[in-house]
Amino acid sequence: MNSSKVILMILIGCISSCSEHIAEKQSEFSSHQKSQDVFPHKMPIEKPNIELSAAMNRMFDYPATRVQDNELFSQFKYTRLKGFNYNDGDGTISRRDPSRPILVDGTYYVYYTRRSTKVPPIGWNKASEATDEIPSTDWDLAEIWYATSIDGFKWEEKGVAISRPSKPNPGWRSVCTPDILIWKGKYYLYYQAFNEPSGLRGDWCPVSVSYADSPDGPWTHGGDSVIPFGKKGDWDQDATHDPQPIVYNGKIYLYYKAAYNKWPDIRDKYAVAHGLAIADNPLGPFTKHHLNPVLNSGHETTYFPFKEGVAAMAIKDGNERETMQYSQDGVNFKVASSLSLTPFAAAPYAADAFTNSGNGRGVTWGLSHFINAGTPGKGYSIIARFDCDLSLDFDKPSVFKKTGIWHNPDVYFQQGLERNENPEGR
Ligand code: AAL
Repeated sequence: MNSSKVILMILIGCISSCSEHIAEKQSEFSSHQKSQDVFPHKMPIEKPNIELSAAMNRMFDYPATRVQDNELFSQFKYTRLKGFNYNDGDGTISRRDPSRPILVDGTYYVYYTRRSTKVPPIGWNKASEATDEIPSTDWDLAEIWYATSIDGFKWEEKGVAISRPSKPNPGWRSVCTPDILIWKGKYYLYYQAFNEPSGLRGDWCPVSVSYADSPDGPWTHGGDSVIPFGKKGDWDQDATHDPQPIVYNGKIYLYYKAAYNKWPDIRDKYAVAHGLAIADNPLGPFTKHHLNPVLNSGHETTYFPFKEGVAAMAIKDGNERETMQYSQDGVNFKVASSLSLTPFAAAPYAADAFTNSGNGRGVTWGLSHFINAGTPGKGYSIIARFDCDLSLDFDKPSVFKKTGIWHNPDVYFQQGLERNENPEGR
């Protein structure tokens, strides 16, 4: 072999080993690419830069990808309250729709609907038979009472806060479903004021307000219809329920609920939504937000300042029922977690509900109600306490962040098919 042949052979050898090397590198690169295209085993902190399904995409929109790490996820633990008498459950005394508790000089105060009537309610569908002594619904012929507590478990009922004014003043038929605001050292109670038995034309009532220098009162009437009904045809044309104020952005943000698509003839098609009305003065005027409604689900209103925004709990009704929601601006809410055993009419103690801190810390307990405490024909409601971890400053994951709740099978079997509900006639 001459020398030029030798050089040629060496060159060929070099080229082929080079191309092998390149091929090797290429295959390494493509398998690397491939592994990057697959969602990783270790939970990524940030959304990976790969194509994601809709479900995995939105997983990164939650406060945390793992629900156990989500500050807006909690289980709820319930405790019966001490100190309230219900006449042995005969349906003549009812307590429901508590306000959020407030803490004043080491004492918690709560305001709530209290009905004390000779007979239990006869039902909204018999509202035309209601009299001055016979209530239609559980919140008909009611007054707003209050109670105090040192520990939030044992309560002492103090008496009436807002009684029914004389006819025909707004609320003469019933005053109920209060919530409280503390603003510049004064106390303001917002509540539903009925001029007719609930059920007659729907659950038709506007919101009134009263104020006091002390949480014990006396309360001075401060105005009626403070959140104006929408005009005929608007979603909130005939209801502004569950008023709940917080102080946010230096203003009073008052959230309320309206059941719509409902009365008078299509009750079974009802829907609920929440609106926001904003004011600089607790007695109004309140201006409704142009994006109302701001929440599409939830039978009552539960709002509290959280981080720089506002958290909301949606309970019972709507596509997004049983969820926590969060908005950075108090207006545009997104689902933050799904809940179970959600407290009805949840009214959490929020230490910073009125402090305008811009850095809401969340909540760990509150009051709620159960509307089915009685037996058929003896309907009444009770107020209860719930504990939770929807707080940035409290962590008890072994109690509140577990994802399973194991009910006794009887809880499920109580929801058994009725004969006439069984589609197969089995
Ligand atoms: C509650 C609240 C309002 C309704 C009725 C009493 O749960 O939504 O207060 O009017 O039911």
